[in-house]
Amino acid sequence: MAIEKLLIANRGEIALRIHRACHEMGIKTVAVHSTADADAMHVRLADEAICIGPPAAKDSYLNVAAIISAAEISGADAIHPGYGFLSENAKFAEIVEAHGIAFVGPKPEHIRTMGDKIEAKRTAGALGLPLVPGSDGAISDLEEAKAIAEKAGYPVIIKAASGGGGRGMKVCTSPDDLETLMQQAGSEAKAAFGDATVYLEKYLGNPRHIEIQVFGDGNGNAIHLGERDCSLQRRHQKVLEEAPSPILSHADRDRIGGICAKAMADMGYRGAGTIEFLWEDGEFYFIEMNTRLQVEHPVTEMITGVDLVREQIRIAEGKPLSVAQEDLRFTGHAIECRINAEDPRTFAPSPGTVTRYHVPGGMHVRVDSGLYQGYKVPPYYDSMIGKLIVYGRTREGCIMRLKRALQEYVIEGMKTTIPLHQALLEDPEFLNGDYSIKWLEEWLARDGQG
Ligand code: MV4
Repeated sequence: MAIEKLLIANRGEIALRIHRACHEMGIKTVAVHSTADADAMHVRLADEAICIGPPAAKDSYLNVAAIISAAEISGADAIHPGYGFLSENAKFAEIVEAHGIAFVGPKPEHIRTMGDKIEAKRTAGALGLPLVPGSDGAISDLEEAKAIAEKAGYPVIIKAASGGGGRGMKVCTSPDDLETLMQQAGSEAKAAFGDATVYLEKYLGNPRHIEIQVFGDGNGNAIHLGERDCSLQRRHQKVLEEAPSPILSHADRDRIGGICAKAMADMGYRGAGTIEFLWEDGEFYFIEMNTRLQVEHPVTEMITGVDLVREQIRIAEGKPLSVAQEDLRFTGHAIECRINAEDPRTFAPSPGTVTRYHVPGGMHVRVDSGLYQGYKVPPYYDSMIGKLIVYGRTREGCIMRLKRALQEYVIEGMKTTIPLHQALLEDPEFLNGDYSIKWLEEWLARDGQG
């Protein structure tokens, strides 16, 4: 099936990213937008634009009936959900397909499986991925939990089955606290996700967050596109991502990547996916799988030369993967800085109108952003206003170029996190690639950059 017209069910830089891939493939685009986004760049560039509701996401970008209606009215034969919003909503994917529209994403059953963290872990284990030691499924019985914790070794972590983004997690250092913390985790999970189910894992004290990009054609063929190191996070929000990880050898990459690709082939996975691991002392431990395109996908594009959105669309058309594993090479180094409209010290949101604007350019410099001079950043959504992605033949060269690009970047009319990135790139530990998931928050507390 050839897609001729694709509806982009998202906003901001990712909507623009998808639009660009479509136009390079000769596919017409339909933008859907809230009233707050009528002036957005992707709305201007799209072949058609349909307003689907008021600013609040639940009335617009999460409004399934409005989005399906827009697809029907415009005659779109595919929907790309981007990231966030409806991208990992299995029910939405089912509804799209029930209307005879191609969903640019995984099979609904795989979205559903991976959305339940217990099911995800069970599936990953059965497919041969290395797991964090812990409970085999949900835990409810205290004595059983104590036995599992004893076997895994303290400290342990209690997680919500429907969780994500780190919400509802409790670290437990002693059997005396287990009962209380299990109850707390359960009631917080119930309040946040409507599901009190929790499970237990050994707590890793100082890991890195390393994720593997995978692609499947839905017919038993799959590849991996190496890893991204996403350890630099603040309050479960990624700040800077890089590929390859500073700590991984070629042999380690081939090994874990091979395991992931085989697992995706065996499950008949379709489309783009990201398998998230914690990495500690040379070992990988599966934690979750994301069944969508990720914000940080460009660093993988930079080191592989593969257009991941194009690949997603090709697979949704029923075409085979455009690249074989043995033809993939991981070359050079790429870093992405997420630019947020936030105070770089307090992280308070700082939406406003872009009064002066200049984006960096030059060799190996990419800016994915819907900003333009005069654009008014609406206050209703995520504060990320752009991504600066830079490539170099070496990590050192990449960092030098990134510093140069950040220096050129001008965004006036709001506070941005550009100065935060500039400070980060001067830190000797960052320069050595010597960081874990705890490092950034400790660094912010320590020098708070002045
Ligand atoms: C963990 C962990 C330590 N041990 N699991 C946080 C979000 C969720 N996706 C998984 N998370 C963690 N799971 C075990 N067994 C530490 C974290 C964690 C974390 C993980 C990745 C990136 C940043 C993080 C920040 C705090 C905690």
